[in-house]
Amino acid sequence: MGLTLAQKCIRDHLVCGEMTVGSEIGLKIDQTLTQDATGTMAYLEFEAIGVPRVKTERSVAYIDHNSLQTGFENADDHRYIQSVCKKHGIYFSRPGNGICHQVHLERFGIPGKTLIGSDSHTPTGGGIGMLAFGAGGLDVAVAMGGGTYYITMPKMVRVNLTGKLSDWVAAKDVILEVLRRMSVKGGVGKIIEYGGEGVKTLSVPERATITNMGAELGASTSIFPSDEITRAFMEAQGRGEDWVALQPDEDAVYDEVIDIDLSALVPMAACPHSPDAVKTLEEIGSIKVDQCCIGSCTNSSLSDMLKVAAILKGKTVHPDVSLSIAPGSKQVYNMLAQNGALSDLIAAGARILECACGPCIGMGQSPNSAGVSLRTFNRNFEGRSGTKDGQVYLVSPEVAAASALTGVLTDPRTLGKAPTIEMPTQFLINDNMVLAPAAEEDMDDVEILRGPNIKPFPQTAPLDETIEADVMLKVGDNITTDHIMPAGAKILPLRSNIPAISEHCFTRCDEEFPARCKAAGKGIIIGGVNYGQGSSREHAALAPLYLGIKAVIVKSFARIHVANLINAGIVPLTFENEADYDSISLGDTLCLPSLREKLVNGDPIVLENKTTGKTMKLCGGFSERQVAMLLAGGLLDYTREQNKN
Ligand code: MIC
Ligand code: SF4
Repeated sequence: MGLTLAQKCIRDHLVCGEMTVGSEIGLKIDQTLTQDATGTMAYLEFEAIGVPRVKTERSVAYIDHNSLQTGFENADDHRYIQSVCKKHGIYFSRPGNGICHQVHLERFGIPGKTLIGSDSHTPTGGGIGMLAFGAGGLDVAVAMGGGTYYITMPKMVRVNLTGKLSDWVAAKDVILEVLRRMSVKGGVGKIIEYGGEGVKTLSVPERATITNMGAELGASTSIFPSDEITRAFMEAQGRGEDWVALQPDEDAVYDEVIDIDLSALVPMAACPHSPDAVKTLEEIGSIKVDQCCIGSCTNSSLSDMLKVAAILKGKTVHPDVSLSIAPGSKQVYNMLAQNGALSDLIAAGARILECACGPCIGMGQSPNSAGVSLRTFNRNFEGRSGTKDGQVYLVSPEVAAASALTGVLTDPRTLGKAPTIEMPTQFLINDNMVLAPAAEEDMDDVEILRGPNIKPFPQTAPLDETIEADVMLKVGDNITTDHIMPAGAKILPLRSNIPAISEHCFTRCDEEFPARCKAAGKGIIIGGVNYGQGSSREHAALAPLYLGIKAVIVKSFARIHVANLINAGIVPLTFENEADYDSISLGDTLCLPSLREKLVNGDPIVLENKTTGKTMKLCGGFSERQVAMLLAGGLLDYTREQNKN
């Protein structure tokens, strides 16, 4: 039986486990990336593991999220990361060099290699045929130290592309269509592999837009074949020697096949407040628009920017619209400047932002009250923009640019002839904002620079024999990590200070949550389906850990978050019978008797609700390794134990 492309990459990196769907497999990781909002913690963890120099082929630290530097905190974090990189063998992409996923694709990604990144959109690398996963900071720290990365062997989904996108229809519309069909939880436990004749019609940046936003499906990752188009992209980046051809076997077997005729797609938008609330522009109608934001790791490539520049050229942004544009990398920015397109953007009235995440993570550009914001980004969760009642629609750059001119949601097909943008045969290559680490013999001379905001990893402890605690919070379905541990300009600077950031944990759902946990000393959280969807931020596990949360019991979990909970030593459990969720209330006292012994023996886990007297069955589904981590008090303690043996 033939293998899919993803299965081939897995086979080539398999360290342990069987490639049977649902079983745990361990992978060798070739490359890692971090960004600054998760990076400080990841490097503190790497230091705690105690490996002197990274053992990967390439590890890169990017500074792209916390770039406002409203106080000393961000700058201190950046200085800390820079010094760790220099000492421990990691390349450092300076602030201003661009968004991690865009820069990694341009300068470091290699088809067929494995990549994990402490950011959920790391699968962007699948656009050039990398097997790339978003992961918690601890997983990345372990991989940098040469450790194995564990996942559950996913199912294989083939998205069969035929036809060709019509004028004014974009790669964004392809992934919006996939989201419309599969939903934000439809990809859980799956790898989405794109294939078919239509692949040849898509450029690398278009493919990367699609794999990037595969994160919103909850998928383990997404991947495109590596073909002549990939080769041309790599050559234009001066990295032709890194190119290899990668295709699935002719007789590969997929668990699910989805057919998409590219020619049949039309411009679409994901409506507030979920990336899968997808409608055609026609269905939404011409609503008034207050803001348009173009950029983010989804849509900030040179070709995206050139299309926008062509649409805006010689025109002026509508008086009621604020248009911001953030090119994805210094390479993109510089090329826009060289060919004059930047001038067209500026002349039209666009507000040019630095090459960073910016508004996508609420670092500025929050819309006005109840304002309608069209964003070329990948997430529109409630409040993520920084404005609680902001109405964020996710759209293609073409739709954002067209609407910025008219002041209403505009189908770009009404603009006449679409601009034709050729991919450059040679990108502008200047890696002067990437700092190489010190040579091995000089690393002892490098001093690590820590600021006062950088606090150590929270205290962990081996798992108690029995957990008995009150319900500190009960939430519904599709809780995102933005609910659990909000980001934005006020809170992001606290990413390296768990005690301080914990004060904001879950406050979007319940302002009293942190105080209640502190008063109780320990607690349990109850949730619905797809709990923890969205980002990879391990702070959504570390803050609850700091606040004394011992277990999270839900209907189902999102992949990265459940791994982060286990890494933090918090026990994640699901209801065997989902209806039992209804029988638990805030404040109930719950007991998981002899939990430690049951995990060791693999016995069924029972929950007693001491308040109501009701008993119910829970599921863990843990691998032996996960049990060992939970018993030890999390991945850090587990890794230290392993390193001792
Ligand atoms: C996001 O898009 O939510 C982030 C900010 O990039 C996160 C990482 C983080 O919270 O630092 C992600 O996607 O993993
Ligand atoms: Fe940055 Fe937004 Fe991409 Fe996250 S989704 S990495 S915040 S641009």
